[in-house]
Amino acid sequence: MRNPLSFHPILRNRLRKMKPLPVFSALGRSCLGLAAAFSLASCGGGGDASSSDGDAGAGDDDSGQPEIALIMKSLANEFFKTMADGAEAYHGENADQFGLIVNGIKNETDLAQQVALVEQMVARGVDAIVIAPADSKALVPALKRAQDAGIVVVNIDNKLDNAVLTEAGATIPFVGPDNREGAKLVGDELAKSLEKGAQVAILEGVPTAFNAQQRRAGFEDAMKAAGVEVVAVQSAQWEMEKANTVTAALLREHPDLAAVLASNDSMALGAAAAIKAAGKEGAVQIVGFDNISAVQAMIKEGRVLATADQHGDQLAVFGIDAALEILEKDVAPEDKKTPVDLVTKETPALPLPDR
Ligand code: ALL
Repeated sequence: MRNPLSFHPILRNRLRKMKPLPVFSALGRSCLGLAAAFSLASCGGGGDASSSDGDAGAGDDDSGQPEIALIMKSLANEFFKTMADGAEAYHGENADQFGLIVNGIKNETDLAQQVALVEQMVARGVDAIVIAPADSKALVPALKRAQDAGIVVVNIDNKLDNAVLTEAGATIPFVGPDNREGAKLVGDELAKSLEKGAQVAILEGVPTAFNAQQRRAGFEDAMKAAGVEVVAVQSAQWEMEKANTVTAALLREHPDLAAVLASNDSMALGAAAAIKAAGKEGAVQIVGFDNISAVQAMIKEGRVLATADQHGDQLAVFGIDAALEILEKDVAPEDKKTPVDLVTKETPALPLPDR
């Protein structure tokens, strides 16, 4: 498969010349380790050579390199650990080109903390923020303030709400997959092994996240096309434990349930535990989304039927590249679609081709 994202040749050449300058890489790693409670301000407190001037403006740091802040969601979710690792590896290869600060929040729904992280990055005067927003609406005002301070903002993973962006007068490019398409691939795969009229349930992510809505829609599209009945749609907030509780209740309410479609793999794991506890392993199929390692193993064992790989390790890298391109060439921000692939026992995920 061809990588749908291309780089401007100048940028590509520039990025090829690699010479490590690990200041921000190390900083990023320690921030990630301290995860939730510590945003950059506390992580960076130890002081490093490349600190900003503390203005709200987006100037380069002392090294003359642009400084990019990656702001993710729950670091308890392997998906974001993978994303952070990918971003740091990329930075390690291109450390003479940009500085990287890696941040995340503790809980999937900790919106206030994610807003606070944005504000800290603005106060630090980073050049760009690459963010996977935990909510598609609530983060917009803070990100608009960042833009007003001259910071380049790139939205990855979960798209911000178009109407709220327009209302706020903000244009923020989205770099990420088509989640509806990805979920449809997974749902179609499941449908192959379901009878017409079979009953299934959907576990939704955080309902105010656009990618959660899109995955639900993609699952529904697939079930409708197959004549399968969706008897329940319930949010488990992207979380394993909640998915376990919700699925246990669903199994009691719908004894004929043939499958659970989980909108991410954390919830697929929770559903799998509930199905096992109810003695229904094998009778109730499971699909997910993300291709985290625990689910890869379950797919191999035949305990999960399918998932989608949205190449989490590359997702932030795509966002960083988009930010660098905007900074470098002063181009108008553009949306970029990133790949999402079906993963089954027969078709494990392949790494993306070399950049
Ligand atoms: C979404 C990601 C992943 C993840 C979820 C949980 O934005 O795309 O599917 O599992 O967040 O935070």
